[in-house]
Amino acid sequence: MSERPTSGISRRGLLGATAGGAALAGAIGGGRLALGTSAGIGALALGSTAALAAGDGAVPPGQLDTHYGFWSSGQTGEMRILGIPSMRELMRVPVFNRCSATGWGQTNESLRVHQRTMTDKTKKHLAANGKKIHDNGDLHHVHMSFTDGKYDGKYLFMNDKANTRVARVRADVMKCDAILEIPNAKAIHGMRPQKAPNTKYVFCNGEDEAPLVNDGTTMQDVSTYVNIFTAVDAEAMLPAWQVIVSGNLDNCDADYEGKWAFSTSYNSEMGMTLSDMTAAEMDHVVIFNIAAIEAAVAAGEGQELNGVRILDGRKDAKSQFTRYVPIANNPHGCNMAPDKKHLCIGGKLSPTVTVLDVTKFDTLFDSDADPRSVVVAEPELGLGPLHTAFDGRGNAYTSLFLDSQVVKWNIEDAIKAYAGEAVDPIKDKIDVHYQPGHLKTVQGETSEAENNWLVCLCKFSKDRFLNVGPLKPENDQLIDISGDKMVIVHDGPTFAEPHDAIAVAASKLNPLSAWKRDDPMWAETRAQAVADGVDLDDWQDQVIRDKDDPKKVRVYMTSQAPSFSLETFTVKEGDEVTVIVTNLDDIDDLTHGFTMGNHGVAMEVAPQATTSVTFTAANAGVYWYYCQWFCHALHMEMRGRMFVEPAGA
Ligand code: CUK
Ligand code: CUA
Ligand code: CA
Repeated sequence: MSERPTSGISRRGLLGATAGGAALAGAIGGGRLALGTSAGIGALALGSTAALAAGDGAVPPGQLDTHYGFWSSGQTGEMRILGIPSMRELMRVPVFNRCSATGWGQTNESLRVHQRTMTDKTKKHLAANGKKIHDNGDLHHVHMSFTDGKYDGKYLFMNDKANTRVARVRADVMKCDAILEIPNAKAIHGMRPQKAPNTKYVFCNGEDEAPLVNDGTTMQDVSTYVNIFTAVDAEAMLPAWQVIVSGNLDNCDADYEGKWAFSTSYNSEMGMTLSDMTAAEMDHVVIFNIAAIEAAVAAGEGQELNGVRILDGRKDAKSQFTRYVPIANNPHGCNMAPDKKHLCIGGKLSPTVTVLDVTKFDTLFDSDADPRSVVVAEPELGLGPLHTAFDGRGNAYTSLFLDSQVVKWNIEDAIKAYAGEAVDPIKDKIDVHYQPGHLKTVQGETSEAENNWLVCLCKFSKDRFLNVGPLKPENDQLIDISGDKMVIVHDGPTFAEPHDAIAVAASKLNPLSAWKRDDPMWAETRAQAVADGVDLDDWQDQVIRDKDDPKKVRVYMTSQAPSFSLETFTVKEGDEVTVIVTNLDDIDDLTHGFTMGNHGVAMEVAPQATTSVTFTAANAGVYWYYCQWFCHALHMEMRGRMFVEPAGA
């Protein structure tokens, strides 16, 4: 196992999947897992047929990908853009994280995005710790806004499980323009935009249980704990309404008519320990009745807490807001098929995927129908089914975490089998490497599902890449699904730790190459400039000491390759200095930067952008600032001096 591979298919490669699989299985969770990876040879053998398939995913130098892939990054807290099918990483978009390259989390513009909806509790806590923002996040899910069941190229929405937030990225500039800290709920995990008629709401699952009024008075009394489902107004990026549910909430999705949202719950037990959370034989899927909820919110029902109207949709409340469909213990994935009819729930601890017919959901609200009457199939697929993706031919692809496989199955055949016909819904199985979570087809979460690629996001890569130490990359595998058999054509290592991804036809997006000078991102900074007497047409240099607060200095300058308009400026020790840089260059890709030496300050200044950063001038002396984004043959010379005079001088 320690030999280095010397040729394409090495002894290590052949042994890898089997021996490594068994070792890993043992390491991560006991006997049941050991059943998982028995094969491995199969995948390697299939690899050689890749050239015969529709494509090997290779995109030659200079050629563009056909699709954008938007990737979550888990605990890194950023969004990533990859090309599909090349799997080339094109960009990282900082969202919840602090980014050294762009200054995200440090520039005033990004701090405003972070702080716009911070709760008072969070503000107080951060201030007490000398912090302005939470600069970490756990970003599991990225989804694009919809119009009429199709991606509309406008926004990308994403969750932060760590700090109970959702964020929005504008697809025209690929920058985050809004972060919302959701009050009352805890740990936003599953998150989906409404698909139809358009994305009015972003649905957000609260995964963790806590007292509704979480002020420490009832924290030992678990009976006061609740879980909350939140609908966020997608344009305003503010909470629209919330519903208290029975059990917790894991993943969610929405239908193609705009009538329903649905969420899986693995802790219907409301357990506080692992054994409690897995005690019941059945958990459930919650169905949210959007029209009934909207009517009750409009009528002022329920209660208002922290600025949001909250309705009680728990089982005991017997409302028209929710229905609960029993699903085998600890379900996970929640995926609406592009046929607009079938909702697939991953069994996780059960080897099944449960298929619900959403067109039957009305009967659950209109009558006393058995909640399980909406189940139309429950194929047994393998061990650890987590998430399901779809092509445009009626096939579903489910990740089997414990088996380290993807199983391709046919929805209609599964329905026939459930009705008693002798059909096998399983069409193909393929080994993946290893332990897959989410998997994605191209536009498979829309009514425009394609039949070309599947990306499988594997949680473990162990022996697939050069060993880089105890912390290994993830492995996002590209699978050709154009034929009857799935074929792995590419291994894609990724850093911590994407959960989910979507793929969008390149034709749906047309990002800008330069900022608009009056973009809302710079609105407040420009307003300050106007107040300081700066002419926004030519941005002449200014060093202005605030009239009301003489400790505050604002320094206005421009950048044009290869120089800053200001070669020097002078402040005093301890001054609160704000540097505002407008990039006059409008050439494609001509980004400058501003780094202030020995002050921990750096920011990106893209073409036509106006960005600002505030810092405290250090001890007296000379400090060089420089451009840290390579922009010109004389990029190294693009620098200037800040003179810091002694205080009281
Ligand atoms: S969850 Cu990560 S594998 Cu957060 Cu979408 Cu299922
Ligand atoms: Cu400007 Cu480098
Ligand atoms: Ca459970």
